[in-house]
Amino acid sequence: MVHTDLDIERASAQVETQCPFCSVQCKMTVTEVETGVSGQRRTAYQIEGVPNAASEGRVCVKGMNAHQHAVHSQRLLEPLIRVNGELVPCSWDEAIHVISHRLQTISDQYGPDANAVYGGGSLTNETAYLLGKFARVALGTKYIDYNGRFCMSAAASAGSKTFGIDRGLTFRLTDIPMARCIVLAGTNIAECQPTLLPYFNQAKENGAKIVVIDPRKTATAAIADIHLPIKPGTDALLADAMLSIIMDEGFVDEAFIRARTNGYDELLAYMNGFNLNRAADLCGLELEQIREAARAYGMADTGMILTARGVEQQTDGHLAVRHFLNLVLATGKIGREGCGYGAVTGQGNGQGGREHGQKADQLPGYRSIENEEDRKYVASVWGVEASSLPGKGVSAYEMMELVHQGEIKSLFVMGSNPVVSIPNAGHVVEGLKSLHLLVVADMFMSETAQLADIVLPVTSYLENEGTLTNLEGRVLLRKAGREAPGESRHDWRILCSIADQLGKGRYFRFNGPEEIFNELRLASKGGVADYYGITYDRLRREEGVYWPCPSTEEAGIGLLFQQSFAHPDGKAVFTITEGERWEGVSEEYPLILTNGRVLSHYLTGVQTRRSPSLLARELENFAEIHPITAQRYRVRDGEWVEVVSEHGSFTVRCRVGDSIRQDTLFVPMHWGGVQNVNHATRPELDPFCKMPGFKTAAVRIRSLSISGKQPGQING
Ligand SMILES: Nc1nc2c(c(=O)[nH]1)N[C@H]1C(S)=C(S)[C@@H](COP(=O)(O)OP(=O)(O)OC[C@H]3O[C@@H](n4cnc5c(=O)[nH]c(N)nc54)[C@H](O)[C@@H]3O)O[C@H]1N2
Ligand SMILES: Nc1nc2c(c(=O)[nH]1)N[C@H]1C(S)=C(S)[C@@H](COP(=O)(O)OP(=O)(O)OC[C@H]3O[C@@H](n4cnc5c(=O)[nH]c(N)nc54)[C@H](O)[C@@H]3O)O[C@H]1N2
Ligand code: SF4
Ligand SMILES: [Mo]
Repeated sequence: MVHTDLDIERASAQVETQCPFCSVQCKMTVTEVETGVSGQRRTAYQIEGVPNAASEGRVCVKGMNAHQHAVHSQRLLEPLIRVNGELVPCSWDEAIHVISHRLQTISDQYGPDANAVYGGGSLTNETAYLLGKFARVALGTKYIDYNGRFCMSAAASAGSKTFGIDRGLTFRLTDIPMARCIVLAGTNIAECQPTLLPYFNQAKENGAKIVVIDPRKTATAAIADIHLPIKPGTDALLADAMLSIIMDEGFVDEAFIRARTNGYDELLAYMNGFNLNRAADLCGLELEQIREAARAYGMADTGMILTARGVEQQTDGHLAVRHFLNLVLATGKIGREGCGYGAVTGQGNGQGGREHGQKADQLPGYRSIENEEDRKYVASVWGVEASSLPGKGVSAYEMMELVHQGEIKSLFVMGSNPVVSIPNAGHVVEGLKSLHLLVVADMFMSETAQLADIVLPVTSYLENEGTLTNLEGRVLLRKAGREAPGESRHDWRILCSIADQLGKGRYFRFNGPEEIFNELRLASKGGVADYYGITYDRLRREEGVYWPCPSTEEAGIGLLFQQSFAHPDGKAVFTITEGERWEGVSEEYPLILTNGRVLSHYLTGVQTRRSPSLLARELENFAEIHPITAQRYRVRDGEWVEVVSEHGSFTVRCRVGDSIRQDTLFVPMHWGGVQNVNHATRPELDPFCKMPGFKTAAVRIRSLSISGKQPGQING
């Protein structure tokens, strides 16, 4: 091609940033390049991974294309307010004034707890911290919770109970290649944290055996030496079966158990007479496969167990994790190199977002809102009376119940799309529609924003500076370099403006995220998640700092529990409580519906469906179904089916393939509307952590092709 002198290619701006999606938080640069061929100017974007201790310079396909949503023409550029049923543009002054006035009116009329706040794990630590303070100090409400309830609550509460602390990974990512056996239970790392896969491949090269427990032969199962295609909802029993074999075959570490744990005698009594054949049968597995997996883990000198939502998003998720932790403790595989447990955190700030006060019962630094000392300390940092802080609220789904019952009158949503992500979606939407006030702060007109009375446009990852804590507990500073488009504003600024209008401005005077972080450091000081020693200056110099980090002079701790666990006596505890297993399928609903993710989309898809390169990879939702099951229901690959549970139904195309169990369907969670899997998921909660049993619902399917009915085309 002949270039004329009109042709240009010029780098105009470069942002050093972090991917806005998953918990690895890969570092990258986004460079805007002005190109012009024959006078036609356009902006292109070049993405390059930046070497960092966690991501080592890798970026996956989502990260490579994340900027496409940030620069998308559908970004919200001005506040919107509902007038005569329509959302129309308004000024920030008007939006903030109306919100504050209505929040105040609701509080005066029904009491402060009639206002509720709903946050998210994509928010920076600074925003998450401020949102908790906003609820307790500016609104004085006890009702705040966040989407992480649906994500990390089972593993988080299990870690706290067993070890006395909840940090996603108890080891460093660089320890993974040193493990000689790795059990991946209900975690699809190859699609959900793709840039971590090389750590596992390295372990394999070093001779590690990899065990994958998943009802599907996933991309992660493809690297496994042993794949256990478990029947959904039976993980706790499988962990017990593995433990029984490990005990029988003498792989327990008596010295470790004696020195570092409590409750082993009770565990022995609990396991006495365990029926292995029955367990294998209930798990839908061959006993020999289980034995092979148990031996691989039991025999190895070093080993790790990682769990994610497959095990955890169950009504017995909390206990299922603890039963896997029994295996870790019984074999003494924790607190040394190449060993440990990992709850593979999900969202970009899924870790930090659960430490600083977005949870119903929590104050910053993982402090408890029910503990007098904790209340006093945080109140002193905030300059308020401890007695003025509300008590504990309820979990995310329970909050939606209170919305439905009319006890909560207003909901302030920042960083989540509950219409799509919460189980029993029909019920949730009904509740949200009945609110006196729904405010949604988002970058896009999400399914939830569409129901709002006021929509506030926020900045994206390229524009908003702040810290995020990755799955290892490594705090990273995400810089910002792009101007906020239109009138969009940073989340933290929005909170400060509303607080100001509510007459609480003196508690919310910050000039930038660094000032908020400095207050967070102080508020977390001495807490379980102690960030005091972490400063922006350090984060600019170092490749992230691990918490706990109580002093600016010290490095944070990467490998936890080398000497002791975090309970007061330094010991970890075995679990003998048995959870209530899901009842299973019935004659009316004979198939198990499970769900999860695909590589190219992220959560409710609000962002990734606006990225043309990612959307092109998966345009619409689908149900993965085994060929024998498909034949039984007379559905062919690509045909439409209606999936029905006792809670509701959705419509998707079939994707027929033998990588799934015959009794199970798998449907991704990335689509709303009639393709939303959460129309059919069930609202029952784990009694310990209030995680819904997302991963198991009894369903039936009906072919829509045979009845001749075709649903309308769904657009991204
Ligand atoms: N591409 C992509 N990556 C993501 C996300 C995304 O949306 N897209 N989201 C991020 C977030 S927030 C999260 S929480 C993580 C989630 O990461 P994961 O938990 O790894 O993802 P899921 O696909 O929900 O579930 C993992 C696996 O559990 C299996 N499974 C289902 N039921 C059961 C069961 O009963 N037992 C067992 N053992 N396995 C079962 C599913 O087949 C699936 O392969 O991913 C993060 N990364
Ligand atoms: N069936 C089923 N349901 C599930 C799951 C499952 O496995 N199966 N997984 C659950 C899990 S693990 C999770 S984490 C939840 C996630 O559920 P959601 O929180 O609903 O998921 P997102 O799609 O991330 O929604 C985030 C919204 O916030 C916006 N946003 C992104 N960044 C920011 C920001 O910095 N500020 C503000 N104000 N807005 C922002 C996005 O545009 C988007 O609209 O879904 C849960 N639901
Ligand atoms: S989605 Fe996760 S693995 Fe992929 S680039 Fe983003 S942070 Fe990295
Ligand atoms: Mo998540």
